[in-house]
Amino acid sequence: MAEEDDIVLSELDDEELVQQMHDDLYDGLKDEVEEGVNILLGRGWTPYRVLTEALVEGMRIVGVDFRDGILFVPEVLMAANSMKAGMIILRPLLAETGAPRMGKMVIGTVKGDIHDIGKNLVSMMMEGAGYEVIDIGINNPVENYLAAIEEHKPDILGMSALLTTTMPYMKVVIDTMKEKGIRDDYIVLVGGAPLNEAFAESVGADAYCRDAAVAVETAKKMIAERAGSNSAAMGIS
Ligand code: B1M
Repeated sequence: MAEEDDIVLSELDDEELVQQMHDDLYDGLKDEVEEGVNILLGRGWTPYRVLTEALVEGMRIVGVDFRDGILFVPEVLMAANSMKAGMIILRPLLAETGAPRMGKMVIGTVKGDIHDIGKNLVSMMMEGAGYEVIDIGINNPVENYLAAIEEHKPDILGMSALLTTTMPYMKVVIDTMKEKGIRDDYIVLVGGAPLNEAFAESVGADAYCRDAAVAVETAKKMIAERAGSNSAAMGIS
């Protein structure tokens, strides 16, 4: 701890500072992450570069260790909060400077279910990876999902459920989308502790995401595949 106190972030060169920010993010040190973001911006870094090289890369490391059972929920939430604090500084600047958008996702927890910690983590990780996220919250009936996708026209619809009693509701949403002829307009990703791949397939989702890191990877892969098949359909090589 004494060693941590001795580090003066502003005295580090860019490479050392980014490395230190990864460590601070990992340790959930919100004030230090905010300070690092402000220092890099002050040195002329673009908001997008700060986001990708300092925050997203730091959160990627957190995501890997979470997946591998080295970090646990409380630590990940602290890291996520630190990242969120950094993102609060960057978000308006990113909007101004027009960082490339990776895609858009509407996400919500299904009807009857109020668990939102996992969903919030997914939202933050997706935002950190450059996606625009519209979070419609908890306890969503099918009408909420339909209204949100109609309004926001996302690439991805994400649904979360933590209860064995609420997870079947995902099928209600997907079946309603099928009835309306809009199912194939969206990539549908589902997640939550009681789900698995077989369940996702059985309800007609495109993929099950075991965790937030997998959600980001799956989103990237599926949006790229979709862009590829759209180009092929239009005869663009
Ligand atoms: Co509840 N609860 N809970 N609970 N709760 C569980 C889920 C449970 C397994 C606990 C247990 O009994 N062992 C159990 C469910 C049993 C079952 O269904 N078979 C349970 C129960 C029974 C209940 C109540 C019914 C209890 C009661 O009132 N009698 C009640 C239900 C309320 C309701 O929803 N209607 C209830 C209430 C609550 C609290 C309110 C107290 C609280 C929620 C607070 C909140 O979310 N704001 C709570 C909590 C905290 C839990 C546990 C302990 C932790 C859940 C969590 O946040 N995990 C949970 C036990 C457990 O899971 N170990 C439990 C951490 C989070 C980071 O992981 O949500 O899995 P997770 O998200 C991951 C992945 O799943 C994935 O990525 C995330 C990040 O890596 N993911 C997605 C999740 N959503 C995704 C969406 C995507 C992609 C990936 O879309 C693209």
